Amino acid sequence: MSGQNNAETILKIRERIRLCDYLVVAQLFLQDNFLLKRPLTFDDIKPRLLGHWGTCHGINVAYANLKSFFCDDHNFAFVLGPGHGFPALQANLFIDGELSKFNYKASFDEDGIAYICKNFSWPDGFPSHASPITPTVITEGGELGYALANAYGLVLGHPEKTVAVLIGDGELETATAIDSLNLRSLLVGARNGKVLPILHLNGYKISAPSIYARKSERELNELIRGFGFTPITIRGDEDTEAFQNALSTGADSPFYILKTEKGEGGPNRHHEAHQIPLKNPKTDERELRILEDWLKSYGPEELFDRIIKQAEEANETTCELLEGWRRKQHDR
Ligand SMILES: Cc1ncc(C[n+]2csc(CCOP(=O)(O)OP(=O)(O)O)c2C)c(N)n1
Ligand SMILES: [Mg+2]
Repeated sequence: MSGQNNAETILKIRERIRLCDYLVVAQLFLQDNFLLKRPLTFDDIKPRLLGHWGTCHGINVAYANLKSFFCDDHNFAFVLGPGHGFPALQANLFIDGELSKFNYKASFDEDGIAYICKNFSWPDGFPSHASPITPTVITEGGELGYALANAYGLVLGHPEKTVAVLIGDGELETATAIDSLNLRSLLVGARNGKVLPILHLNGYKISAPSIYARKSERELNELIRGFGFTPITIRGDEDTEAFQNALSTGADSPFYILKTEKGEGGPNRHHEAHQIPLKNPKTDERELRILEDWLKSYGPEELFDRIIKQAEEANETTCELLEGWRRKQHDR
């Protein structure tokens, strides 16, 4: 494991989150002017807005932190429960160069950004949910509940493996997910690998409050302890340092509780943020300007100038999450 917890690492993680959040919003809304090089106009907005925003920031926070911490560990894998947050997964795969290995049009440059944004949730383009046409995805993301069981399955008989799994707080209300917590008792031991559950406690399932968010911190912690885990709470990306520290914990069977606000970073939060939080930016000038401000809040000029140029100059992608593991499987 390689979790270097220094200031530069923390900055890079936060920058990556900002970049991916921007790319999520651009995929959801834009059919042109992807880098915001001129003021947004109605023509830049897709005619039909489809997809999910609310869960994406949390996915980006988890992905960036795990990626940074486990970047040299070829036996590490990530399982994403809330597959409806596909634009976040796509953004991460895109910036790591995973997509371009399978589709040369998804290159990590301006053309590639235009390509993934325009084709998100678009006829003959990319889907709105994670699906097996996406590299690294093996099951359809649209039915909640199986992520934790899949993660335990992945480590079964593989003590060298570590699998982190992001579970939505609504998802944990499914019988499959909550009962899968019992797999710890069955599978903990030297012959199997480690599962690191991360509960994404963003307070809502679609637009209704989640049961686990309604419990007090103490009640939730006791519940998690009852399944044999050690609960560790992390509060959003302001706490990147805490997230990195938490990943290096020596605690027995850690269970991370990642607290974010649903839709964090967007124009509205909580119950209004699950899918598309602005309904009419194609026809309503006020909504268009809100969208523009939202996109600008991630600092796209500075992000793209620097990060894309750096990547082009170095001709490299950031460390590769699943690549090593895949290679190893292949070599067997
Ligand atoms: C088994 C199942 N039941 C219902 C749904 C419909 N559904 C899609 S997203 C969602 C809310 C999920 O809430 P949560 O897990 O908290 O995800 P997040 O808040 O991160 O979007 C629901 C109920 C589904 N996809 N699968
Ligand atoms: Mg939720």
